[in-house]
Parts: sequence; structure tokens; C-alpha cells
Amino acid sequence: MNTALLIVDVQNDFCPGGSLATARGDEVASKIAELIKSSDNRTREYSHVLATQDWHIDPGEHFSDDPDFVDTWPVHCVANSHGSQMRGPVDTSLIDEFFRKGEYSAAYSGFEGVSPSGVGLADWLRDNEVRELDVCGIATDFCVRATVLDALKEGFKVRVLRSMCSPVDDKSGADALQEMQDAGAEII
Ligand code: VGL
Repeated sequence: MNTALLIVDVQNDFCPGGSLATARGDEVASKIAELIKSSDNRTREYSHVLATQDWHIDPGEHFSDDPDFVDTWPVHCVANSHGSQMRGPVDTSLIDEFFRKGEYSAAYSGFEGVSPSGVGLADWLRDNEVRELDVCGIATDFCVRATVLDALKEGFKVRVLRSMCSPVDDKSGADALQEMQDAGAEII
């Protein structure tokens, strides 16, 4: 049974200096960079290392000049912009596949993402016999939360690497971890 690491939206715009920065974005990016380096060098802890990317072209009301930071947001992760790229210390050559989401609408869940060849995340995981996911990334209370809840609904066994998740807001991040645990994820 394969276990994959799923890195959610560790992109420049969600890290300090970005248009939708989360406070712990750089800390999380550094920890994830170390994790994938060590899992590549030693016995491979993960069968696959995967990443989602928010990838907006014209996502409608997801972008706002007067965002509420719940349903509407400043412009972020515009496709191919600097803000949409993975955060520096994460070595993208160690990532086996990317799943991009949100071109023309809001898409919080990585399960809305597709690979460059157009395969959705759930199908890709099944095709590669992945049954277990370790999930980390940004933001705990939005895209990590939505991805984990969908993964559980799709029948995957999920662990959330909490020290490698950064929230938009500390309180809603803590609430999201509780909600993910209540839904069946293991928080480690
Ligand atoms: C995200 C807010 C808006 C996320 C994406 O990646 O968690 N949050 N768009």
C-alpha cells in the first residue's frame, strides 16, 4: 500500500511578502523542503511526493478589491506569476507530480486539481495505488482543510503533519485541525 506526501499550495503568495501571506509560510516551506530532501536521500518514506498549486486565470468573485478573507481574497497565485511558484527552499525536482486548480473559479480542495496531462488527483492516486496520504501546506483553515476532508470522503487514510501547516488565522486553523480529526484524519 503506497503512501504519498501531498504538499498543498506552498506558493510564494501564501508566504511572507506575498499578496495573501500566512505568518508561518516560510517556516512551513523550510520544514517541507527538509522532509522531501531526507525522504529522497534515505529509504524512500513516501512512494510519491505530490503538490497542489492554486492557479488562477479569471476566478471571478474569488478575487476582490475589498476582500473579506473568508470567501473573497486579494489577487493571488495568478497562473505563471512569481506568486504562483512554489516557495524557494522546496526543491521542485523532488516533486513527482503537480495538480493545479482554480483557473476560472475558487478551488480550495486539491481534489479539484488536475495533472499536466489532465488527470484528477483522486484518479491519479488510485492509478498509482496510493491509499494513504500525509498532508501538509497552506492554508490549514482553507486549502489544507478542504483537501483533507475530500481525501477522507474519497476513502483515503489521512495524516495531517500539523507542524508543516500554516493557517490564515490561528483560531480558525485550530478549529480546522479539530474538524479534520473529527472527520477521521490523524493529526500528528
Ligand atoms: C487559499 C485562500 C484563498 C489556500 C487559497 O491555499 O488555502 N486560501 N485561496
